[in-house]
Order: sequence, then structure tokens, then C-alpha cells
Amino acid sequence: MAQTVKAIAESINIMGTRSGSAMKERNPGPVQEMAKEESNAGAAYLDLNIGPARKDGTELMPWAVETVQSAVDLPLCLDTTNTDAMAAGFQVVKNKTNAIMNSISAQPERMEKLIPVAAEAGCDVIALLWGPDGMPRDSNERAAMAVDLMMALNEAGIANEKILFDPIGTPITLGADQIASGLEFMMMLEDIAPGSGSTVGLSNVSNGVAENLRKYLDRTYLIMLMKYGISTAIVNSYDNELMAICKGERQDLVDMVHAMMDGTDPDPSTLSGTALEHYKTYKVLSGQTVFSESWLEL
Ligand code: THG
Repeated sequence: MAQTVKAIAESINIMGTRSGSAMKERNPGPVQEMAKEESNAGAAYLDLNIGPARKDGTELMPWAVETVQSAVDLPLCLDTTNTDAMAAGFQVVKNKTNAIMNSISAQPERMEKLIPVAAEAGCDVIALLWGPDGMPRDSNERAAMAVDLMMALNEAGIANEKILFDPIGTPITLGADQIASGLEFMMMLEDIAPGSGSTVGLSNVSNGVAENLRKYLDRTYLIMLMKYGISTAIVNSYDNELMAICKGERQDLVDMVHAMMDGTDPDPSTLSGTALEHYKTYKVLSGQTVFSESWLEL
């Protein structure tokens, strides 16, 4: 059976050229068009990212929720670091039990504010493995944060089945070791939090890389995460090839990369097209080839 990943479409974003200005102007048209496009591309959820929205978050998030809800029926993923905006957004979410809160990090003040909101809404929660000291350095720090978050969420009546752990993808420019530690955590997750799900913002891995090359890193990284059963991913749903991987339509490529992760390399002279792209990109993401922007030409 083909392996699938639920896509959380990321493009309705305050930083985006099309959605950002529409959100700032409270112009519903472009936001609703994008919601329909992401929905037609096969997204399972729509992420609504208003950023920190310090000034007007409690008004902007409900506007974004209502704007998108009147255009499409998909469950929403509310994405903001403003805890008041998050609470205000959930007030108007129609399908609360299927919506996602993005995110609760392992910072005490965020846990205190947001866990009651999530418990009340009955929504799913992304548990972001970002602590008081910032980015976790290795898989053990991720595991410690995951346990903290799981215990606090469980205590509030939020079961593991409602939690999506996000180990935080790290840019390839920081080195393959950091990517490996995120993957190592993914391997441990079922033992740490049985029954839980997972997610990763795929584009983190290609942060800082030339725009035209980013998609190759994001696609192969998703396949690597699938080895450890990632259940959802935050994706650019305008990348058809990435969506095909999510839908289970590239099982041959998934099988090839997973075999490489088990130590069985194909002969590259037998590969072409997308298979060769994934082969070369896996070599970079696994640290067997040193990253440079010419990795696909080597
Ligand atoms: N984990 C969790 N949530 C997250 C992230 C994560 N939310 C935010 C982010 N990371 C994921 N969302 C995006 C949204 C857009 C882009 C990247 C990540 C993006 N947009 C294009 C760009 O900037 O080039 C297009 C912008 C435009 O339209 O102009 O890259 O890791 N839990």
C-alpha cells in the first residue's frame, strides 16, 4: 500500500506577496482564491499564518478564519505566535475538533496560555519542540521537550492522538548533522508518545538556498521523514510533485530513498529524471555529499 502524508498548505501567509497584502487590506478575494487553489491541489488542511500580529492579531485572525471558511470546507490550521489572536481565532472556527492549533512550544508562558484554549476547543495541537533556550541541539533535547509538552497536554485532557509533534526542520546550510538529529527524534517518537502524530515545515530545510533549487530539498526531505511515519507536513501545495509524494503517487521514489537510508544504493548510472534528483539530494541531506548549490549538477 502506498504511504500518504496529509498536506497542511502553507501559502496563506502574512509574508506572502499575494496573501500578505490581501490580509493587510482585509481584501477577502485573493485569500479565498488561494484557499480554493490549495484545496484543489489536495491539501488536507489550510494553514492561516498571520505571524506575530502584535497590533491587530485578535481582529485579523478571526477575519482570516471567517474569510476562508466562507470559501472552502477544509479544516484550518491557525498559525500565530500571538496567543490572544489564537484564542480569538478559535472562537469563530466552525469545525473546532478537526482544526489544528499551530503551535504550542515548550515555553512555560505559551503552554499556560494556550493549553486551556486548545482543551476548550477540542482541536488538535502542534507541539513545537522549541524551548526556553530556543532551538533544540539534538534528539535528546527534543525528546525532553516532547515529554514536557505531552505531560502538560495529557493533564489538560488532550490525548496523544490529538498531538502533532514538530521536531523543527533545520536548514541544510546548518549542516546535515542537525537534519539527522531531527530524523532521529522522529524515529523515537512512537516510543515517547504512543499514538501521536507529527508534522514538519518542509521549507525550513531549504531556507537560504536559491529559490529555484529549494523544491528539490523539500521533496526529498519529505520522503526521508516518511521513513519514520510522518503523518502531516506543512507544504507548498503549488508544487505538484511534492503533492504527488503526499498522495502516495511516487511510491517508487519513496522506496528508492528508503532503501538508501537502509544502506542500499542504486547504481546512479541507471537513474534519470526525478529518481536521479532524489538520489543526489538524498546524498546531500544525509551528509554524504557536502552541500553546495551545484549539488544537482555533480
Ligand atoms: N512549523 C510549524 N509551523 C510553521 C513552520 C514550521 N509555520 C510557518 C512556517 N514554518 C511554514 N509556513 C511557510 C509559509 C510560506 C513559506 C514558507 C513557510 C514560503 N513562502 C514563499 C517564499 O517566501 O518564498 C512564497 C511567499 C510568497 O507568496 O511570496 O516560503 O516549521 N509548526
